[in-house]
Amino acid sequence: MTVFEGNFTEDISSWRFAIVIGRFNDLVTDKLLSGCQDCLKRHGVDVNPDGTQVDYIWVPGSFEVPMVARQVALSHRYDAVICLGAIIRGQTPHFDYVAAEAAKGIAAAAFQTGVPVVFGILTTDTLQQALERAGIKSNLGWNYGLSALEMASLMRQLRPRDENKPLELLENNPQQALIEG
Ligand code: INI
Repeated sequence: MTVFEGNFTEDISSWRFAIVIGRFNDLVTDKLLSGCQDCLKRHGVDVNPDGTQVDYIWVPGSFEVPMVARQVALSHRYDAVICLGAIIRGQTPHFDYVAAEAAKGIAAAAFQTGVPVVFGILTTDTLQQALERAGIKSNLGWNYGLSALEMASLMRQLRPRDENKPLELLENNPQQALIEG
């Protein structure tokens, strides 16, 4: 049998990433973005907005993130899409609606397009908890960047190489299709 897993040793200079960021609670999302950029940069990605590897797309809030993530994933121009947002519980049920739609929508964007879409949306009870996860104690933005690198690598390995053959081969003998391409 073959073991497939993402690795961090490839030449990724031609890989492309889209980062979709919610402006709502940007005190937090700015920091998540910094952590994510730091991770990508230290793995060899040119994170410069004027460069060719990372596009940055700002949206009003986490509710809008999935729609845009799906749209950019559909373009198939990116190896992975990273979604960043911060949903902080208030006094009303609003949190639950925004959090549920963000989670469902991001999962759907990945599932419908076959492109890795990283769920980098913090959901916390307080601003303090969000800040602790965005740089005060650790920065989960780094982890989201790492997930994108790992999934981009894994999905490249799982992508059938012969675009004309994959479906019937995958249905009949998925393992063989992946190995032969
Ligand atoms: N958006 C967030 O990203 N985080 C939140 O905590 C939040 N709260 O609590 O309201 C939030 N709301 C805005 C929402 O994402 C949309 O932008 C808005 O409803 C317009 O569609």
